[in-house]
Amino acid sequence: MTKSLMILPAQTRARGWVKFQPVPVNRYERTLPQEMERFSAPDLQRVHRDMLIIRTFETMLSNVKLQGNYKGIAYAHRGPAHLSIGQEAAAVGQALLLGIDDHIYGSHRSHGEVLAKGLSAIAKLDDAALMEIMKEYSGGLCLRAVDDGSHSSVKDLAVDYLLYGALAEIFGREAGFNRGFGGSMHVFFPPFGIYPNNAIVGGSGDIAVGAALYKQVNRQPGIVIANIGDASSACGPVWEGLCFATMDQYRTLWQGEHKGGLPLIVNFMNNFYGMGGQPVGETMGHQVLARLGAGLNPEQMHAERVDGYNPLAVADAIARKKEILAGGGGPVLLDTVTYRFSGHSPSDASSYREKSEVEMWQDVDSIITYGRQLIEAGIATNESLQCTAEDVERRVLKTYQRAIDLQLSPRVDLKRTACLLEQTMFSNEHVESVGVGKPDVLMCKTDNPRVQQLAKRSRSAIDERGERLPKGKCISLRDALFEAILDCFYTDPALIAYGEENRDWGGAFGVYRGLTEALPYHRLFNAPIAEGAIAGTAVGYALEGGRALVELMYCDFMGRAGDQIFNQLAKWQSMSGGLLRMPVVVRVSVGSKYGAQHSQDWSSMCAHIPGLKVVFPATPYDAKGLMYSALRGTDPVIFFESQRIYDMPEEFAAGGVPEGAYEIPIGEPDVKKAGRDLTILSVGATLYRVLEAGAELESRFGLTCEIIDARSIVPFFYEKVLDSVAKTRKILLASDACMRGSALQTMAAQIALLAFDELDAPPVVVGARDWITPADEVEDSFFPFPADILDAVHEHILPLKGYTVKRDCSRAELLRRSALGV
Ligand SMILES: Cc1ncc(C[n+]2csc(CCOP(=O)(O)OP(=O)(O)O)c2C)c(N)n1
Ligand SMILES: [Mg+2]
Repeated sequence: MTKSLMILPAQTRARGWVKFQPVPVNRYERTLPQEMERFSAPDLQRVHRDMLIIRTFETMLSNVKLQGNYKGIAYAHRGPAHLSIGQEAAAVGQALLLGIDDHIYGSHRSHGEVLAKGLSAIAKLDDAALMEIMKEYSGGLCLRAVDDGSHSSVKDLAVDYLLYGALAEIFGREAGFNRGFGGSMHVFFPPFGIYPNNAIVGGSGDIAVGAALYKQVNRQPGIVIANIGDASSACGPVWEGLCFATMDQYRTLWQGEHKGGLPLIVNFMNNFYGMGGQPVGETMGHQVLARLGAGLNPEQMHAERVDGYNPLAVADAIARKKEILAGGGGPVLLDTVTYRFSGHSPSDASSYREKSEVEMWQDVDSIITYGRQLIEAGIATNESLQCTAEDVERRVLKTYQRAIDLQLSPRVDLKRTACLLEQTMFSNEHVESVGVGKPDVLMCKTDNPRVQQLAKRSRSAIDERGERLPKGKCISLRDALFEAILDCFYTDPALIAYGEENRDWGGAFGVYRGLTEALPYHRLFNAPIAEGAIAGTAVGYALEGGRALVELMYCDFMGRAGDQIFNQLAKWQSMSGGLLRMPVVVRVSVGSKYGAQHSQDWSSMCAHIPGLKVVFPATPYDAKGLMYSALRGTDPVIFFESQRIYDMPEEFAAGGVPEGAYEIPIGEPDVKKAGRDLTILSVGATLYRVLEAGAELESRFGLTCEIIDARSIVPFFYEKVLDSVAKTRKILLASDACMRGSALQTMAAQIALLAFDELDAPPVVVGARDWITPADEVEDSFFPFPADILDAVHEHILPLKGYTVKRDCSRAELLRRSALGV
């Protein structure tokens, strides 16, 4: 309980100073001969070779982009290529001491980091392990393109495999590491500890935190590194990620083996430029990026600046920081100084920097400087370095020839029915537990006070005599959600839940009451007010193999997490070529009564983004069954709830809400009331107003409505709706989402297309007005209420005898509103 953390006035109000430690800047001073005590000669030679491989690989890409050929062999690559020519030492130095359990996440400029980490993994893995990885990955697709019998050893083959897998990915080929669905800015390869790279700059700033969280919660070996550009230090996800990563609770409240800071290095690859803007002196005020750590926690995140033009200085820093992380002292912030000779992208004319500045950095080019040091230390000769360079050139040329050959490296056929990309949009697996071992819980489920309390309630709104019970005596929608969630926590050890006020408070709307007693801190905790990081860390947690249930208190706050939900959560399964799964459930509560910024229904916005499953249950039975399906699936689900109906009891399912587990397939609508004359399809809490409208249509006009609750928006099974329309020949669709661009408009268009011959009137959508949500006192002018439904039926579907519309919804009025955009 946070009750143990008292805020004492005497202490808090006492006079004093906040003290900062000096931040180390380029403190490394070992010489190469000194480093020969800890590194073997082959290791030190490999550092040089690996830098050269990256340089040559990217020079090839640069030539392709700028000249349309490499060594006279033409190829047109229209996609991106953000090169890191000049930055090789920072990548190779970082990777030198990392194992395959150490995972790196990066950015758009990550070719160098990918190759460096891959080459380091190849050096560390034995032949059998390497062969297994290459044979297993993508069913051996990539290996078959490379293994032509010409290689002298498994490691020799593995280096070509790495270069080819990366290049084929950059060129969008099926044998690429991510089936060509990731591309240059996203190429990654988990078996070597290379995790997703993000084209949304700073995107890894919270995803990597979630990855480290996974390691901490599930006691997994290794560390996580977030490689982020210097200019991205201003990005919201980076700041939110840093706040999330440095929460005190890991040390103050988490217990036992879970206690301690996250095993995370937030590393800024500081090349002193954004695209053209300069953080130092122009777009930021920190002057020295390492200063950022000082504001975040008393350890100042052990931040320091490292000379990224010396690979061994970087390796030294990583070794020292890994020790801190191993002792639970993380997270750590590194400011790795580097410089790119290449432009931001090949079209960049470097108009923002002096040629002489680039030349000064070229004068201290790490590949040349380090090569010279190897020669001086007697580990290499001019000839041996020349020989390495020629070998690397040969390799890169061969890789290029393989990757551009359409016979050997075809592109995926996306025109085929059920094509590969379609298959990767959702993983559609059913896995009750993604974790291993026994779940950490604090008590037996039956001892839980809320479970005991709920045992005394009726499972249905209706008693044995058919009479309606008071709400307080029944299991409500919020209770039904709690039951499913609690149960899943006892099944899946890797399931965690967090969000704002999720612990102690019981979640803002009481769904989690009773969870605090059941779960230790590392499975249920309060997050900072950082909706972006709440969603983004869940992405990282899932990418590593976990399952997260996160909550955004109000739907409107999803705006803050827009990137993480729309660009990250939705996209990584398919951007990985189906390699990764994303078992994340985002609970989103749609408000009411609280005005424009707390009451909007954004389910349509989520439905618009491919890659998200979207559900919106309206009854306790459906909420529980859909929550089970969401938490046992492996896809991202945006789970909409409505604050209007958390206390609703079950009035539709015979027998009420079952005590045990059951699943409702995501996508399947449910007929809540049978009828003959008009079908009404509703989404979410609108159901209850639709039922009222249905009752009025029946009592006043003798029309019986078939009322179908969509329950899900994506995916959606149309069959029941089409069957109903075939019977009633008319359909109205209703939801609380604003009318323009509502998912119901898509459904209406689809129904018109599929059932045109059976319809007597066009499908009509009734949603909220295209306004901000007004105050509670006048919300019946905004959300669809029964009168709006009757108006729409009368005006557009079937004239109701003797009925007068309450509000004009004529053709002229619709055209007027549309012309005004309201
Ligand atoms: C959210 C977002 N905003 C803007 C961009 C466009 N963009 C791509 S790279 C870049 C500069 C990033 O600079 P930095 O983080 O220092 O990384 P570097 O390119 O120097 O490696 C920008 C603005 C983007 N990809 N994502
Ligand atoms: Mg930069």
